[in-house]
Amino acid sequence: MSYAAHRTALRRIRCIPLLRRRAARLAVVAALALPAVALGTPAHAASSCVVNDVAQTGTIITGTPQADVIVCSFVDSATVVDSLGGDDTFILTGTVDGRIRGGDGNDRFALSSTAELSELGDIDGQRDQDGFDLSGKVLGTVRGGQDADRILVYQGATTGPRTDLRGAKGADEIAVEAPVVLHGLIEGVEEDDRITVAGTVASDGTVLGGAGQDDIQVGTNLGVVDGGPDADHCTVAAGNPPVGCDP
Ligand SMILES: [Ca+2]
Ligand SMILES: [Ca+2]
Ligand SMILES: [Ca+2]
Repeated sequence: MSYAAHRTALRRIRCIPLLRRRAARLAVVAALALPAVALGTPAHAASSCVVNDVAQTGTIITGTPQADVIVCSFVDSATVVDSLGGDDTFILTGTVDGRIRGGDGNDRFALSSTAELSELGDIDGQRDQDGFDLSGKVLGTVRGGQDADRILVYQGATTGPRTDLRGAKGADEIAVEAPVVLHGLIEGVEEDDRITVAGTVASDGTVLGGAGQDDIQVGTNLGVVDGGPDADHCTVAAGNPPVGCDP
């Protein structure tokens, strides 16, 4: 082998690991450039609701100014479902990461036992006297809105540290059946609210009556029960005594 040929051969051998490294790097870059679907990651699901028997998808789902029946199996975090005026009925059967709006009218909201209102999810009854029947996972925000509303959490439901059940304006009723353990927050806010937690308020749970003469009843309190301003009537059967209530 001539000297020149020997040098060329040596250079080729030295180049092989470098080429292999380059090829490996290119393969990684190519893989990263592939659409998520090609790598087996599930595609982002779209919101799915049926409004008066007609399917609606997308980020804005609306009812009519009259009474609507809206059934949703999935509401993604970018979606607003607004039933507008009228006495509307919502049936939520799957994950709710987005916002549900009742608008004017006496609306009903049912969160089924298969559903999850996630920490991102938010249901607002808005004006008039709204009713909420909550089973399943109640991990996000439920707001009664203006006027006297009724928020019921049924046995078998679960709550979490970001749960926020708020009556808002009006004399509201908020009731949590036993043996549900309340994590997170219940707030009556203004006016004379009635709040019952038949089971347990957990150590990370808080019940606040807010302004108005509230009536608060709790089974076991491991967290905070606070009547807030005005003359409140509070009963706690076991655990930490209530504060901010009349003796
Ligand atoms: Ca409507
Ligand atoms: Ca309403
Ligand atoms: Ca209210």
